[in-house]
Amino acid sequence: MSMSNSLKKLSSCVLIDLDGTLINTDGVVSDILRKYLSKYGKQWDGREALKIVGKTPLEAATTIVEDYGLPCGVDEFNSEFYPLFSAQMDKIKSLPGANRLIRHLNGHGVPMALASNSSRANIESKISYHQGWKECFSVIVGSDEVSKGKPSPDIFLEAARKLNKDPGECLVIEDSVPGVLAGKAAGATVIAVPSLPKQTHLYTSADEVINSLLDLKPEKWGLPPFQDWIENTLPIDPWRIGGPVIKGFGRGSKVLGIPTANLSTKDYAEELVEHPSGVYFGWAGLATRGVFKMVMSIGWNPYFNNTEKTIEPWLLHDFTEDFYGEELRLIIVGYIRPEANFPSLESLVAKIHEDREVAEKALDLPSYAKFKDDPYLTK
Ligand code: ADP
Ligand code: RBF
Ligand code: MG
Repeated sequence: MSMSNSLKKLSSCVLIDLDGTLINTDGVVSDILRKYLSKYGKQWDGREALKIVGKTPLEAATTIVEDYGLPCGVDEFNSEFYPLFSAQMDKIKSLPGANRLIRHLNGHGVPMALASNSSRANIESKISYHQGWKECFSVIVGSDEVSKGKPSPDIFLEAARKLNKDPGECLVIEDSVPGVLAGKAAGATVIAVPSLPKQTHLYTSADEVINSLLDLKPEKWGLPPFQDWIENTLPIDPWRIGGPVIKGFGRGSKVLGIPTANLSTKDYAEELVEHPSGVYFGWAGLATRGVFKMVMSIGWNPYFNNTEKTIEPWLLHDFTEDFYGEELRLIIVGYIRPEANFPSLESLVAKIHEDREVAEKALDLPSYAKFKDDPYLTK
């Protein structure tokens, strides 16, 4: 972040973490722990995730047994937890942008290593559910293959050694604080992609902190640029969501002059957790009014520092009245930028108007325009 361009090292290979960076292991782990802990009369507190992210299996287990005061040893916990976890491994989804990143780097012949605090055997099982991944990594290093896991640099040093690269030539991509520390200690360039929201401040030692893999710009680090952006937008797998329009924070039109038709977040809470925050666009359908272009934010609105992740769609049309309670259908087809904070309300508003222009123009491109006729929008 603070590194000036003249100091910036160029990378020739990528060392990438698995859990929380390429796959959403956290979701499955939380599900299992929720059920498991309830047997002991304890309630899984999502906040615990912060404490175990990036830890070795042994450290994570120790933390849970201690924090919840479980009447069992760490070994016993592990012998109960791992069979449950293995049975659910096939349900661990790749994170948005992970497939795209792996295919891009592999397609350009960039050497890649998987470097994880998980055990070698577990890494292999987890990636076996993701087609074509294994072949893309010429090296895999687990914490059981070195003397110390992250935050010690050993895993990354070993991965670099096996790739025949100097650690200084490696770009590390990591979601966890221990992982970032390990990468820096190894002498690599480190990009942090925090897997838990609102934690950016903990990642000060990273060379850059990005919001999701969608924001990675490989060319900044000497690697081939992505070529799939079209007119300042990135096509995504279309996401369809809908429901009755509800009352929001009551400030869209009042404070910003930009009304946003809010949807209840309960109906698709799980999907919303998985969806990276940011500014997106697509098409919006209202059964009795028609289909309209739409630009929206997903997230915590950093300028207002909300505690809840919300969806804020601005329909690009002048309506003469409110439409609270009406069924709103959205197809989100592309990504524009991460959410940001702004020094003033005027600059936030100006940026949102810029987003609107980007969206309006992009939605005329055939690849985005075709979704206008999707039957989902009007039922
Ligand atoms: P709230 O905080 O309740 O969402 P807003 O000030 O954001 O209030 O206004 C949103 C409401 O304004 C929507 O629910 C909808 O009924 C109405 N509205 C009018 N024009 C638009 C538009 N172009 N896009 C979105 N909502 C609009
Ligand atoms: N809020 C932010 O704090 N930061 C942003 O970068 C941001 N971008 C937005 C982009 C679009 C296209 C829209 C419609 C809204 C955005 N907002 C952003 C959210 C805005 O603050 C929100 O609509 C109001 O807070 C209304 O509740
Ligand atoms: Mg609103």
